[in-house]
Amino acid sequence: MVLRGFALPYVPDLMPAIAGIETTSPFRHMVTPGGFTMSVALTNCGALGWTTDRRGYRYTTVDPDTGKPWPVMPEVFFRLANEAAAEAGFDDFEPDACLLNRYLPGSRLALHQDKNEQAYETPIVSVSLGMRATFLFGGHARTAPTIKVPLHHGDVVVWGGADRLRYHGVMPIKDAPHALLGSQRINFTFRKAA
Ligand code: MD3
Ligand code: FE
Repeated sequence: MVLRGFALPYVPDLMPAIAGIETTSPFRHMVTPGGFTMSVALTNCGALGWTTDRRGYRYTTVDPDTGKPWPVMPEVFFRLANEAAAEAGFDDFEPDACLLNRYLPGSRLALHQDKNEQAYETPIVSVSLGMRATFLFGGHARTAPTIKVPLHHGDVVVWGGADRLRYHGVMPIKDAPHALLGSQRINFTFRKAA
């Protein structure tokens, strides 16, 4: 379910919260098990954070770059995720992990499934800020056809139930600077990982 503009009222509180997270755990380019450096830069907040390196994908309690726990999930983040999930029919969503993705012009995310979480019954909530993106929503096989969904500043998407394991990705971002965020797109995805 796409909730157009659902995050807009939260933006004034989200921006300083993102700045705080970045101070403790900066965005960084991680390497996939296949040896590719991701064009999207990542960081996390919450009890668990998603990471990748040559050894594989996993959730960790500690930021491997700093040796410290991931920053605490700001209250405004949790509230936004919980209220968006409820709006989509998922009551009592209590995410323990939030992955933040930063896209610069040209950054893309290849088709993939999110399957490193323990709880596939719970939804994933995704918040888009800054430059627009074309999201690719596919099927249950990588080769299935995809539909394109434009995502704008303030849009929130809730994915759950039968769609939780669909392949998805993001087309290379075009440079059309955003009034508030400039030439970047920040997406955060909330999950129940444990
Ligand atoms: C669709 N992020 O972090 S939104 C990711 O815009 C990720 O940065 C994208 O895919 C982004 O893993 C897409 C989030 C999203 C997350 C999980 C999904 C979309 C999904 C699970 C099933 C279908
Ligand atoms: Fe994903």
